[in-house]
Amino acid sequence: MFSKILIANRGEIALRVLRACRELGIKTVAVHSTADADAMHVRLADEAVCIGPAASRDSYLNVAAILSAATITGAEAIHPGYGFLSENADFAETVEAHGLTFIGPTAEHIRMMGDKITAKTTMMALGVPLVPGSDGELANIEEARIVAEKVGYPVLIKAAAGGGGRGMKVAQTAADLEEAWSVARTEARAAFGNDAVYLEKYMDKPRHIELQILGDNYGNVVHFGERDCSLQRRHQKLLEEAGSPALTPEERDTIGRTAIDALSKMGYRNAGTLEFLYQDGQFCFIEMNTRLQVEHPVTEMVCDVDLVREQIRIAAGEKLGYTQADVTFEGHAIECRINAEDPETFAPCPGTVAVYHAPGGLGVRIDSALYTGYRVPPYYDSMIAKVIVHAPTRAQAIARMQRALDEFVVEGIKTVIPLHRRILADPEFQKGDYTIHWLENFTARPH
Ligand code: MV4
Repeated sequence: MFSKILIANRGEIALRVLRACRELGIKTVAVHSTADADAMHVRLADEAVCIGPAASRDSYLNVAAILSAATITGAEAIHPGYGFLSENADFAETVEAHGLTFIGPTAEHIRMMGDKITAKTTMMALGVPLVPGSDGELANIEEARIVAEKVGYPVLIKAAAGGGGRGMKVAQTAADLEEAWSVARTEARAAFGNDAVYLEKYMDKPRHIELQILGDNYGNVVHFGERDCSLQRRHQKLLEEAGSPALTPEERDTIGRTAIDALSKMGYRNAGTLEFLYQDGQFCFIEMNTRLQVEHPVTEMVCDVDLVREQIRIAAGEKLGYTQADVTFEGHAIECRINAEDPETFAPCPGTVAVYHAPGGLGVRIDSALYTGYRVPPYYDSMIAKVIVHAPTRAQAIARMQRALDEFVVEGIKTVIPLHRRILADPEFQKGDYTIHWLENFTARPH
């Protein structure tokens, strides 16, 4: 096991990793920008190193500064958290080349899944169901036409280097295809320096369901069930649940077996998430995330697992030590992301937290680096807290979340708590009757 880990991140996820390290008896090194000198992760770590100015590219993305901090403090491993360098294959490679351990998958697997075409062809070969579409990259517009006619309109042109909603264009009919093709390619070239595109049938009312997996270095892979992440706005998730209100235990079991089979054949190690669009009882793989995700706590609550502890144990060369039969699912969990934003316009609202009081009680978990007097800096993501609840049933989890949000006091800055209250009180949400489009319609409704 490692004796010291550097955490290459900030905010709540830096605390989340720090907490797992503490429980494993591992010393922690925080890194921070000048804007984060007063941040909670800096206060709680055993050591802290300033790695640069406020702008992320000069600090949290500054590979040379992070590696120097690891070297001078004698850290043996680096946990990247999510965002920043977490899915940067070159970073993972550089960390390992310096004799340190990257807590995550291999650089090859990160690179493979970063290219959405390679990700899809890999998964298809391993028996994972996909959205109907092109067999890899489209060579030209003529091929796009042929595939589109075969799968039927509407279709989507997607960038190989895209993901998370960037570089996607819909063609409703054959008349739109050429325009979608050239706009997608131009945008992809400008944004990613790679204009490779592929085509998929457009699914009109899917849910976004993702499957959490862990693999060790010895070919053991288990899954921890699904999360329903359909409640999002402009590709920013707002509320996540485990399990999905739409899935039966049998469906979870079937997609879980398929995923385990594929990832063990790949030799995938550490944490990963398979993203699916789910519609009319069908799972269609779209992308794989090779990092710990923001919403991992809902899985932790229903499976009673510490995913970060597992990531660290796996990176240290330990075996999983359990099989799929040992993974159980208890009750229901919901996460509300609390962003420092105007709940009507979603404009970011950085500023000083005048009063902070976190909720508590049975089945309530708060992952946050906030405190009274903390100044939310304007340079980074606006998420300031995650409220996670766990209860025996979904209805009880909703009631518990409503109660927790009633207790939550964050004064001095605007937050999206009022929006969460409205969602939780909505009859359609309460029935679990929603798709990826639900939240955008909901926020546009008069209230
Ligand atoms: C799709 C789709 C419909 N059909 N692919 C957007 C993010 C990227 N990860 C994939 N995305 C989508 N791909 C097909 N064939 C609709 C979306 C999509 C979406 C997916 C997941 C969560 C939210 C979304 C919001 C808009 C569009």
